[in-house]
Amino acid sequence: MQSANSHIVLGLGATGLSVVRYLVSKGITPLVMDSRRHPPGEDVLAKEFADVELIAGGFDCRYLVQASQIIISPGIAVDTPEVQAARDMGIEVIGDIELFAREIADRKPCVIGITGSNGKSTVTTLVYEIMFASGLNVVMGGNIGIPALDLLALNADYYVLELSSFQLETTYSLNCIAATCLNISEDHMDRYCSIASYREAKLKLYPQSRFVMYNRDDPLTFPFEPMNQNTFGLGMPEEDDWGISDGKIFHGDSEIMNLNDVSLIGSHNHANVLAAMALVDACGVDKEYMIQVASIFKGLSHRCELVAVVDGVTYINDSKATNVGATVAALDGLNTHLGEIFLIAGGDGKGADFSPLSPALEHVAKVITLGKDGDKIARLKDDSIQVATMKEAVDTAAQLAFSGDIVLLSPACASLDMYKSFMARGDDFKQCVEQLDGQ
Ligand code: UMA
Ligand code: ADP
Repeated sequence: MQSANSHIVLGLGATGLSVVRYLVSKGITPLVMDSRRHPPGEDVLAKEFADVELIAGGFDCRYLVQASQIIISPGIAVDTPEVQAARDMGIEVIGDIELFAREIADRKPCVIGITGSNGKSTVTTLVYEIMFASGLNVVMGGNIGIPALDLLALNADYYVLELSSFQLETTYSLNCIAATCLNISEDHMDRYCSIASYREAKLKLYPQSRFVMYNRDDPLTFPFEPMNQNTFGLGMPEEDDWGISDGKIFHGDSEIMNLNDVSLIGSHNHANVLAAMALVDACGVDKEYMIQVASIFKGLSHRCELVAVVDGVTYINDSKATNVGATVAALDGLNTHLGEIFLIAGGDGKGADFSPLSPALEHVAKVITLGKDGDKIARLKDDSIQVATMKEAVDTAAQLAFSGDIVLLSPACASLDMYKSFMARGDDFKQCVEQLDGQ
């Protein structure tokens, strides 16, 4: 048996590697474990950190119970029996975001934290873009892009962090300037026993922020109890809060911008712009930069992204819709459109209840499903068509749709049953649409 390491890193994906990098920079040599036989970071670890040992293919309790601290990756559940055994012995289990928080604890608050079931990446990017446009030295990362600990090397003044419920489960002392939970709808039900425990993980962010923004239209985002912090509701304008009314964005009484001038489309995206404005306002950013960015930011790829118009039919890639709430938002957003909507959905449902999709499907002409849980979605709508591949799905939709109609890929499911990522799924959709163009 090897000698005991004081720090154990659980998981060797993007997070695990960032934690190893951080600990080694502090002169600590951790032991790494991953339940996968060949974790993705294996080669980089061997090349860049030859002294750091990896135990792959399982978690070895003998070492876990001797550690002083375990840093767990978001993809591993905290109640994994081996981890639970160590916790029961009083060993501290934290995540990478908590390590990050402790590293910046002596600085004045410099983090803007964004969580929620949907819209996190869009709002994180908007906040970053607005702060950057205003001349601040800002970086973004976390659940999107660069892991939080790797951001430290960039020596920024401000950090905009997208935070998942998994990350928040093991975060206790982030000390944000401003934070929001945008919305809460069912997601990751393969990791949580109920929406209540999922919500509990997300709302852990609030007590760790000076300013808290919740969503007035979504009671699940309301703080559990009255808070000492400055708490603001987003939605209908009230008092000093940020809100939308009569097609305009308001801050209290003052009109900020007409929604017609906002580049992003759909009411869910208007809510995202509002949240971003409220967050940067709490950081003292001038309104001029909010308006400037909101009028040009067209959105991220794979989120209601216009792919092409072929024979008058519009093809939209919303592959990032990995839960029911996101697909409902996309369908509601497109509901004002005059033509028919053909929806391509399905994949890995992560244990979700798909029934909240039913009302939104009433406005869909045909549902075409694929993937592991496609049949569960197909059952919600008469005459749905089940197919095996994206190509079949796109070809089928193209045969049924007429000029003026929309073909929307918005799966309401994760992609991992068929693809490496939601990006790969969206790219496949785009390629199938391109092939139509050439036919
Ligand atoms: N895994 C094992 N055994 C292990 C460790 C991981 O089977 O010992 C599996 C997990 O179940 C998971 C996968 O490996 O399916 C990846 O887990 P990880 O913790 O190693 O993931 P990282 O590569 O570190 O990526 C994580 C986030 N992934 C997850 O939370 C699942 C990334 O978010 C994030 O960008 C990255 O850290 C940097 O912060 C991705 C994501 O899908 C985009 N997040 C979920 C979401 O947005 O819905 C929460
Ligand atoms: P996240 O990072 O939380 O997954 P994204 O900004 O990447 O959020 O968007 C993911 C999906 O959710 C997309 O399909 C998008 O159309 C949808 N979406 C974006 N913002 C919202 C919102 N405020 N409410 C509901 N759905 C949204």
